[in-house]
Amino acid sequence: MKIGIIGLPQSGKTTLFNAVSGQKEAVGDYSRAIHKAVIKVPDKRLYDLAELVNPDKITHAEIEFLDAAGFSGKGKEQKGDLEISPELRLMDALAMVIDSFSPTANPERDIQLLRDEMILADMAAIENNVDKIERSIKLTGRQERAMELDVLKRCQAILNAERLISELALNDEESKAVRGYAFLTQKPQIAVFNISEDKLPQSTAIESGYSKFVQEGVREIAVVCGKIEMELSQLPEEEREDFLKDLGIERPAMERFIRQSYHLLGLISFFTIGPPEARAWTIRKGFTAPKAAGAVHTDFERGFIRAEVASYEDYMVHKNLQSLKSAAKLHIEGKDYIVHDGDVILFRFNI
Ligand SMILES: Nc1nc2c(ncn2[C@@H]2O[C@H](COP(=O)(O)OP(=O)(O)O)[C@@H](O)[C@H]2O)c(=O)[nH]1
Ligand SMILES: [Mg+2]
Repeated sequence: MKIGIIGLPQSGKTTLFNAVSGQKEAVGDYSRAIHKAVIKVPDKRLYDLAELVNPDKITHAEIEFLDAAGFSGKGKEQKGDLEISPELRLMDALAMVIDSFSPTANPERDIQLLRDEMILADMAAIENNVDKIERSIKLTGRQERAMELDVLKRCQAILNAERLISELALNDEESKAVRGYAFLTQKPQIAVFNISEDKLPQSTAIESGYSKFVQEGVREIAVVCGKIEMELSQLPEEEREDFLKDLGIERPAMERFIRQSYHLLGLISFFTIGPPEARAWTIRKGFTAPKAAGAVHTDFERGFIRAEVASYEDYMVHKNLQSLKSAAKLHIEGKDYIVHDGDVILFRFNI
């Protein structure tokens, strides 16, 4: 699962990347180098559960972030000037960093600009192919690609109306027909407004002001101060709390941003806990118990018998299997069970 950090030059992409990853890449240098990092998804529930079993090891869910540098600088004045790096097309979701800190900041303009550029890039990807497929169908009379053509035309129409492909309700089959195009405007987005240090105390108010940029199922928003978050990420663990206290902040915005990104990808976590390891596992929303078991080990999926499931909340109340059982809070589930975010699961399997 990959999230591409994109945005105009000097909007704070590398700063945000450093903040989420704890890495120390150079900022402010107009560099277009691509940086990658695998990030642990912070989850308080995992620590709470670990406290009950005292495991040797705690393992977090993970996602990958890329400082993708996909947009060239010229775009600010001229449309269609964008260099789309091929890396960007491989992303599962995009985090668009928007300059809201500099004296010349104009978040509304920049978000529109990024949007226009992505629309133009997708239009270009479609154009040649519509003609090509149409001709081939006419020539051969073969209809295999008729669905692809139909979906492409619908994508083209929505882009012409200056809307995003993710606003089209495509079913699974239709999505599959155009998956190869890896459309930018089909990827879920998170707009990250990068505010200045002195605005931090107002970040909640600023976030409500930007709520007009939220689009259900298409775009989420986050308000962060990249610079402060980056400084925080480079402090030793034990100094972070004082740093936050001095600023009057309770929790780093990065934690929330990472969790938002995780949800944006349609991902949820379930937990397995025992003395050797307490672990958060990543699955897609809607996975059945055997598929979730497959995330742990392929043999678990093949030999799946049943899952013994308790919610995180019930675990916190009852503390152990015995009490969960007596309170009828340990549920025996079969192969059709849909796993929920926060389920604590013990798989029974036969191999
Ligand atoms: N004041 C302030 N400056 C920032 C913030 N985020 C980034 N910058 C500055 O903006 C410049 C560009 O940052 P950088 O992360 O390199 O941007 P990129 O080109 O998008 O990767 C650097 O000089 C940063 O120090 C912020 O939250 N507050
Ligand atoms: Mg950079």
